Amino acid sequence: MTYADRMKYVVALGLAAALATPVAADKVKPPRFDVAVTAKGFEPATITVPAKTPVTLVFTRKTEATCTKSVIVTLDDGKKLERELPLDKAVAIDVTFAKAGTLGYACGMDMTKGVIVVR
Ligand SMILES: [Cu+2]
Repeated sequence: MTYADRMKYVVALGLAAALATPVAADKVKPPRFDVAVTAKGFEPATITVPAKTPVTLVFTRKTEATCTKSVIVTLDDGKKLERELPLDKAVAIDVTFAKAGTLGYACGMDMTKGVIVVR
């Protein structure tokens, strides 16, 4: 094989690899579940999400009249994710729940509560 032939081979391989890469795969956005924090608490207070699928939970605090200035989401391995909730700012949490079950989220003081049904 000459050098030029080898280069053509390398280019062809690269092209094949590029064509084989699924273009859309990383452009598909995970399903999004919106939860607002209002004077009444979390709305909706219960969300139902799929198991074993990446999902995006989006919390938006819409009032100052609440103790819920942060949210703590409990994951199925018992870990807790805490995020500050600045007023009127959508805060996205990307998670994948491993198995079906009932989990929860709450304000930083564990007073205002919500439920995540994973199925
Ligand atoms: Cu609270």
